[in-house]
Amino acid sequence: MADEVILLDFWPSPFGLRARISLAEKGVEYEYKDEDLSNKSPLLLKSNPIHKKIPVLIHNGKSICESLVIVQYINEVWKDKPLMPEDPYERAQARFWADFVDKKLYDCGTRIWRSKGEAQDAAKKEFIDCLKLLEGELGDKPFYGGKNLGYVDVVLVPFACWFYTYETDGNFSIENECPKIIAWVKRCMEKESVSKALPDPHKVYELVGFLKKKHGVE
Ligand SMILES: N[C@@H](CCC(=O)N[C@@H](CS)C(=O)NCC(=O)O)C(=O)O
Ligand SMILES: *[C@@H]1O[C@H](CO)[C@@H](O)[C@H](O)[C@H]1NC(C)=O
Repeated sequence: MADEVILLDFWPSPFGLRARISLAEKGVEYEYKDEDLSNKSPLLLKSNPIHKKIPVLIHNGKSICESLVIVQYINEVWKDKPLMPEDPYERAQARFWADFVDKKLYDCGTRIWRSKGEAQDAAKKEFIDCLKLLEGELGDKPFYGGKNLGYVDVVLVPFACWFYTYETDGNFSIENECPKIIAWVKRCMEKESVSKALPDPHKVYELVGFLKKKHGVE
């Protein structure tokens, strides 16, 4: 019997996009369910009772939560096009940088659009510092995974559709600050698994306009 794969997601979510890109890389067919996060479905509440967040991958009735866990699960179940390096040390490094993206980059990016004035300037500076560290880690490789997309690529590239929002709200150019990151994004976008998954950055910006009202920014 064929696998039943369902993804509970929300279209602009960088976390959900990690799952979508991984599934596309592996050529896994699945049912996509977009959640209304202000009115979560009973299925979401049942399958992620702890955090009640998307993404959730439901594989043959079993749910897997947390995007980094989901990407690793997908990589272990569908073995084609491995996303993780073979070497344990390199694997540890990949996990380290994925954790860095979640702990630092996501937080600074969000603070750029949620704040103003000095707080926003500080967030912007921290964000650029994070991207510079990530540029250093990329080095001269085409992808974090080497010749092909790997774990860190899949974890980081979803934020590219948020770059326009950060740049517009923060009044800065990521390309001026971190040209190697932008060149890497362009290489990732040559992969269908990425270009077909990432939503239009202008649509993300529009959504952020609504979110700002909700969070009382402006
Ligand atoms: N650490 C989680 C983060 C997921 C997350 O923040 N999901 C957000 C959407 S981007 C969510 O579902 N928020 C709904 C809520 O917090 O009520 C992951 O990596 O999966
Ligand atoms: C945006 O940045 C430019 C160049 O750094 C600067 O000249 C301009 O005054 C800034 N605009 C705002 C609204 O801060």
